[in-house]
Amino acid sequence: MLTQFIKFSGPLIVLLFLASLVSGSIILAKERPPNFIFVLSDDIAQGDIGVYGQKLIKTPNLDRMAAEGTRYQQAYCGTTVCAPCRSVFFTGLHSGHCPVRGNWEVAPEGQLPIPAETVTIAEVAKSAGYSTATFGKWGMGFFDSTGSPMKQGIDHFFGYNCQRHAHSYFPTYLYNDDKPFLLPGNDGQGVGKTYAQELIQKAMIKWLKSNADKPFMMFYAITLPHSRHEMDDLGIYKDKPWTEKQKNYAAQVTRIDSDMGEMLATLKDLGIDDNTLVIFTGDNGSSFSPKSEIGKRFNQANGLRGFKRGMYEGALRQAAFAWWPGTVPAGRVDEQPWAFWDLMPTFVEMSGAKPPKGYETDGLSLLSYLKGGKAPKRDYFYWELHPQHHTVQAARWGNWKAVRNGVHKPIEIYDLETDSGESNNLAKSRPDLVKRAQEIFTEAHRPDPNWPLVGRSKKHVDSSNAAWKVKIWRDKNKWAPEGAR
Ligand SMILES: [Ca+2]
Repeated sequence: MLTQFIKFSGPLIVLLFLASLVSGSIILAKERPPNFIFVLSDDIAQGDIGVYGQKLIKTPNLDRMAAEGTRYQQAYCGTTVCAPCRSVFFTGLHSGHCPVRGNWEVAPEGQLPIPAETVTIAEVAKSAGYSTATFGKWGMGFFDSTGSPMKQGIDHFFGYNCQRHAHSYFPTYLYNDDKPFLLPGNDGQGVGKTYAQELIQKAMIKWLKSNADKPFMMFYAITLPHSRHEMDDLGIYKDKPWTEKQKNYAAQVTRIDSDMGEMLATLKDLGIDDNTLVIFTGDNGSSFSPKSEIGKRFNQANGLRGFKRGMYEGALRQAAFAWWPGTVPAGRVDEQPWAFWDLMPTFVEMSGAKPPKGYETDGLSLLSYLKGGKAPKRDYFYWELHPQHHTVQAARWGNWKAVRNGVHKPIEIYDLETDSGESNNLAKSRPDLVKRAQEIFTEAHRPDPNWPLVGRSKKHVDSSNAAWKVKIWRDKNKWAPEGAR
């Protein structure tokens, strides 16, 4: 009887066992916290991308990403140059509070490091059991400093540590973690044989594939279309009646597009697209004036005023898409504002992390907003930036926007609802709004000896001067680190 039971029910038991395995793995997949990929394109402008109105440059993959996800019209960067913008994302602190508030060059290589005690989004990810990686351009501290990616929660790094080094697309070397390696056929002075983005993209895809079976957080800081606009293949723009710079620029944007297409296709192939939030955005809007060779040809400004290093909307507002099939609504175009420092608390909520001691953020979680809800209510957004001579500041509360181009300059007031091009300064007729802006500027700016509101600290000036000297010498001598192979 028993043998007969086993004989007949054996296949059933096997089936039940298999079914429990399948349902078990479904439960595991559901319990697994979602992956997070943050893609930051260096200097891309809203107006560069098809869905934002670009007619000449082709971006079919980004346009599809927007159609499969949500596009944001008023997504704000951390502040309007590379290092502090990355730091705002990485720390979840706005630029009046973040330890890095401007580009601060350090010799021989790297930028002002994030302090050891700062809790980064990568450390939060580690606390929740995630794998972490950064590809592309770091800019938050060299490997021998507290700001090294390897000391700030990143398991794997591949690319340029230093922003000055990243000016070349055909550099003599790059880093794999903190180990330098040589790029064949390059002298760092112009177009060579080995395109850095080719290697960086390959390393990124490889890491994705080998980390697909566990939760991961990736920061992909694509260096294109920033700086020298070096390309070895102009593709569909080769015969356009444009200047070389315009063709190179268009080819760079299209290269970002095809690399993003490969990333999203890889996530689909790996079957993890429905458990991965991908945000694509830019770090500081266009680096070109609307009247320049690039700005004019491609109509980058898109009706907004200003560009990189400024505090007007053309610098602060970024192209931005969120993509998470089945979770982030497809085809949504949203006008509500949010900012990079919101991504830290968003990630804390979606990962279920218990952040390490010392964690703080100026942001608000966007999770329900990303899923189709309303953006969180807040008092204001605040930005500052420390260029050479005077700190520039901006604030937004409701649809009011304040800009001050230096502490001794008058505060300007704009109504973004009726004047997104910031052409009609209302300061004279609205002293109440000027007063409110003044209050926000005072409250949001936390004094820091590294970042005075007037001028630059001596430490900053000396450090930057020394760093540029080394950079010029290294370029001239086609330098690569000893021991790189
Ligand atoms: Ca940039």
